[in-house]
Amino acid sequence: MQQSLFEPDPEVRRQELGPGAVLLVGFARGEAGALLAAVEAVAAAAPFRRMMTPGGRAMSVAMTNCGAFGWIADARGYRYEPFDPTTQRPWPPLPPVFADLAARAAAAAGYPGFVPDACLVNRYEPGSRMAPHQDVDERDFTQPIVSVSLGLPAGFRFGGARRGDKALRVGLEHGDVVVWGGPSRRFFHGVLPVKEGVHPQCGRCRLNLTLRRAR
Ligand code: MD6
Ligand code: FE
Repeated sequence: MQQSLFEPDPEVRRQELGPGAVLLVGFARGEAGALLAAVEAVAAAAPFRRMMTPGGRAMSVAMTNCGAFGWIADARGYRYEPFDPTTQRPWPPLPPVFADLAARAAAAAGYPGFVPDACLVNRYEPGSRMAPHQDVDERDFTQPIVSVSLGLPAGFRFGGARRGDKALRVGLEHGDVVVWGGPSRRFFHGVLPVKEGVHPQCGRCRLNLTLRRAR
């Protein structure tokens, strides 16, 4: 049965990762099939690619986007763009299943009324990692980010406001959702190298969707 938007589901285990950041364990597990089908459709229109950092290195994570804006990295820096530089077309629209999940997860974490306009899709093969970084290319830091993990598990490092701050290590598994807002919104974080494995629904990869309000 569908839970009310505003009643926390007692079945979902929560873990506070930092001030304003909460892990909702398995929140998206029941919708994983629909989410994966939507990722496939997005990737058919806007293929996964390894972007180049401004320093000239190819990222180990393959990325694509959907929504009105997409996050890109290139020689000029990091930013949101309405057009996919690979296809020179607008990014594919945000699948309703993404926007709906993001709104429900945000509300469950205490951020009602979240309307994302961008979704970055990260694809990790075993060995891929994400160096510690802050998400600071959005305009309004009062808006949370909703992060959905699918496929192979990964170790996630959740730090603090400064790069050197001690980081909490948490395992993120298929169907886990993290909602970050409040003081944690700009905390440093990164993903440890994904271990070798094959996931029954996703194969030899980890996917991460981050739903954002870019503009
Ligand atoms: C990942 N996630 O889990 C990388 N950023 O693959 C992020 O970098 C991230 O999960 C901002 C907010 C939530 C996130
Ligand atoms: Fe990030």
